[in-house]
Amino acid sequence: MIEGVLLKGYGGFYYVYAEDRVWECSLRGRFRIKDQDFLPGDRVRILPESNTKARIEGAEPRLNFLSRPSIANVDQALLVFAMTSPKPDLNLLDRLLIQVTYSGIEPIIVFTKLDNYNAETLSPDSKPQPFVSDIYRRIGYTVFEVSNKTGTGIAELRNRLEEKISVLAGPSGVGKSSLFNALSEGKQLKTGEISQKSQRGRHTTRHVELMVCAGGLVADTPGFSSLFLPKMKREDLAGYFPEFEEYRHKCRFSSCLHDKEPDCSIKAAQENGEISRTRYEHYRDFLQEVIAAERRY
Ligand SMILES: Nc1nc2c(ncn2[C@@H]2O[C@H](COP(=O)(O)OP(=O)(O)OP(=O)(O)O)[C@@H](O)[C@H]2O)c(=O)[nH]1
Ligand SMILES: [Mg+2]
Ligand SMILES: [Zn+2]
Repeated sequence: MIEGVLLKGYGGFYYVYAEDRVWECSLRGRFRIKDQDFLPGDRVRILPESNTKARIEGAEPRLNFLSRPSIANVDQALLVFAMTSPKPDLNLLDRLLIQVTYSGIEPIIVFTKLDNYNAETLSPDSKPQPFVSDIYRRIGYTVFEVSNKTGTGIAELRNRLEEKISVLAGPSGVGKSSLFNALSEGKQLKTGEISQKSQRGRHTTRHVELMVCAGGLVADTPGFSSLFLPKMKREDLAGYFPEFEEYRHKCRFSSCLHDKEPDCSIKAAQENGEISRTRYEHYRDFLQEVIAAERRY
């Protein structure tokens, strides 16, 4: 019996990465009867039946689970946004930061199209503008700025993938698939069924699967533009804004939701520039959403 990680389920088979190979696996009968759901990322035990075929005999309990995209045991999520075109949707980024933190997954922010951005800011008629990366770095998040076109920043990011299960998430057109290709340097393990090419012929990515990439496993995923916040109590939301931490216990009211209350130290920190205005605005938007969702439970 050998241990592996499920890459994807497709056409009644499961593709499992184990001992540096991809195995086409069928399910042991008792799993079929139980109608057990397997997800990419599930750690499974397989029994080889030939050089390329095996049978799934068992699965380990999941450590965590991301619902969008549906992947188990994710170590880190690469939240991918373009620096320009499309303009980064920071509301979506802030939602994603909450969602992955909630799921116990480490976020890594990746801004792509650095080449485009430099070209724009270096043109004589446009003033250089500080990019938002520093706002997120100051909060404590890991941020990369890369170009999939020139390769800037790719090697540093590649070092973060080894031995890990990573997921690329973000809006459509930001360069997730391009990033995946840049990170994997065109070196990809193939079995009969796993053809990276066929999936990459069109620009839009459809199904979710893990692929062997840079010494780890990475899932490229379809882009999306909206995301609901996870279910939580209104007083828990501020905990997902790490930069609020040093202020939140200094408000006049201990029950302060940092919205319209007087003597709110977070509002004060935002007014004097210690907390980013957009981050605070998103907090207030999200608070309304969490309150509205609470009423529906
Ligand atoms: N200049 C420049 N263009 C890029 C870069 N990365 C991606 N692109 C271009 O951006 C477009 C979209 O890239 P994709 O990789 O298909 O984007 P995606 O995020 O996978 O999009 P979906 O699969 O629809 O979610 C393509 O035309 C790419 O060539 C980059 O770093 N610099
Ligand atoms: Mg894509
Ligand atoms: Zn407050």
